[in-house]
Amino acid sequence: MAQTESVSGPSTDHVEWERKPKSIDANLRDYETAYKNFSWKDVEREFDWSHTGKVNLVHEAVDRHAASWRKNKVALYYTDYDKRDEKFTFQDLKIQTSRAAHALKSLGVKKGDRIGVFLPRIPELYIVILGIHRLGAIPVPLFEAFMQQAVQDRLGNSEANVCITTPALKSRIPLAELPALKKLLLVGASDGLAPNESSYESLTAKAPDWLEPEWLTVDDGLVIHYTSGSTGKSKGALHRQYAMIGHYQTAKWALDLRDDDIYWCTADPGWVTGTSYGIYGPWTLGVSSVVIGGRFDPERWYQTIQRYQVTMWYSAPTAFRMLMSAGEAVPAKYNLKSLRHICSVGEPLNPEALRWVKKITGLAPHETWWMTETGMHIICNYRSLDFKVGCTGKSFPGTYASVVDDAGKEVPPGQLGHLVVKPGWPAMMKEIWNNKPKFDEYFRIPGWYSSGDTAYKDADGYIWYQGRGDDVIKTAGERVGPFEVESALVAHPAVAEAGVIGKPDAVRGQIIKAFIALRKGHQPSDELKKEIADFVKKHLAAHAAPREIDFVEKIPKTRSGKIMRRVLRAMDLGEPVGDVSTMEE
Ligand code: 6R9
Repeated sequence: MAQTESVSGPSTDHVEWERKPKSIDANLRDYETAYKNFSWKDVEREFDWSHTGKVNLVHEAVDRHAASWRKNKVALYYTDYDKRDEKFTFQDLKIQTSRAAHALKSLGVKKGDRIGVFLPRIPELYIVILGIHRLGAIPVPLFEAFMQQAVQDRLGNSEANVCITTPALKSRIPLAELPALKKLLLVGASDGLAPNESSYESLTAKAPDWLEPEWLTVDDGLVIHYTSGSTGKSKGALHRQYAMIGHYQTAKWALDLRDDDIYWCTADPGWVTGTSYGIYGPWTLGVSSVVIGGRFDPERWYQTIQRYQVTMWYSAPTAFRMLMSAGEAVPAKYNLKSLRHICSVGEPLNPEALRWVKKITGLAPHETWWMTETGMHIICNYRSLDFKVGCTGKSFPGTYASVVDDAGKEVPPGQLGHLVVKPGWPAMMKEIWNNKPKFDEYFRIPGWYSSGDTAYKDADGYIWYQGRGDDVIKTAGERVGPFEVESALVAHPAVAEAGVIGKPDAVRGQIIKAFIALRKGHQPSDELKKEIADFVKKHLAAHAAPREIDFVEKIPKTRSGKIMRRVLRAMDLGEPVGDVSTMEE
């Protein structure tokens, strides 16, 4: 990788510090001491399974609270600001997830089965995921904006045998292409069910209030999240039950969650943040969570903080920047004083966005760096630890992240390299579903897990994320693989070849830009650009559709046929294209 060739990162001598009062009342009070003395074995002891040997996430996240003083504590506050406004205690969740599990059991679902969950952000999404855990089966969450191709790839690869969805979304599930998928469980269906369809409401209405969890081992599957790399279709990162101790401890120390918090994680469980920190972390800790349905809307977001008196808010830089562009008059209308801590994830948090959130809330968002594959936070800024504005943070206790060269040797401070993690943290993915070679690629640098990001460490041991070392795109915090978009583009009849890159964008971090060579007989036009973008929206997902398209004669490729995205990026910036000696011709 070119970036590791002794390029120095910028000096951090003059960066702005975010200083912390010595007496700060945080769950993690002294990072350095905790880092030195930390043992995951101590965390294990906080879980019932460490005494009983009986493992199941749903027991630790729901049932044990329902059997404690938290029984009538609200686990989930939900509103869509339209039709539904509800709350569920831990006891309610115990009953509802038992009923959901009975419903799924009646469809034949058993331990180890992969179950598609293709729902909008409604309470049933959370209940069903936990209901699947109760049976020891493995949820495969699908983001509600996915269209047919994206749904087919994920349900097909995981060989899900049941999918829970709604009448509105089910048309995007191509049953004829999915031989393993035998049954659909529909939430909100009125009548006219096909023979392979069942109604969630009718099955749960007659189901008993309790179903004992299927007892598992810590090595059994927890969840599969599909995510994108530079090449190939999206791949399924399978996590194990043991990950829960990582979710729990990071939610306690990085998110600083406590029993009296009202916590709002804005991520959808279709993405890893929405499960690790929308379900597993907060609920193993017994914390009350807020979920809002519907689309992003600045007024509603501030209103949510005021309405529920949110104390801890976990969101993403793009969301902060979108709130910023809505202006200061909007937050001025709401009381945001309940907030006591804010964290950020998914992309680097630029200092302007950090300062703006601080201006309107009095709090600087604290970065958390991690990935679908890491399952939990790895590098964070902690409430009690001074940090430098713009930096990613320090390794979570019990983990070790570093910056290395191609051979795996740690590089001196200030030098750019591969951002890597020492394997062995609790939430590390267990495998890439049905794809051992892909899994092995993460361990190509001996002794390390390779993130694909580039970074440097400074003299104080803080890590500074510098970018991706590969072609993965992060747009509005969502991870998109160029290959998936290119495959969708070339399915359009006018497109001969397509190459896709992430183009820097002030609000979304990156936007998707496509270079397209047209088939003979098709003329470039603005209408055609729109038609092609709509085609991707319709088949893959709106967030994966190119926002910019350039028509070109030819896509630059290597002799072996690989698209040279480096050249596309340079073309986009109007920069010299560099070494093209390996290009065709
Ligand atoms: C949780 C999540 C992972 C990629 C990761 C990196 C980027 C995540 C970041 C960050 C800068 C942060 N990323 N957190 N970049 N600062 N605090 O986002 O998972 O969707 O798999 O993406 O996101 O590039 O490699 P995922």
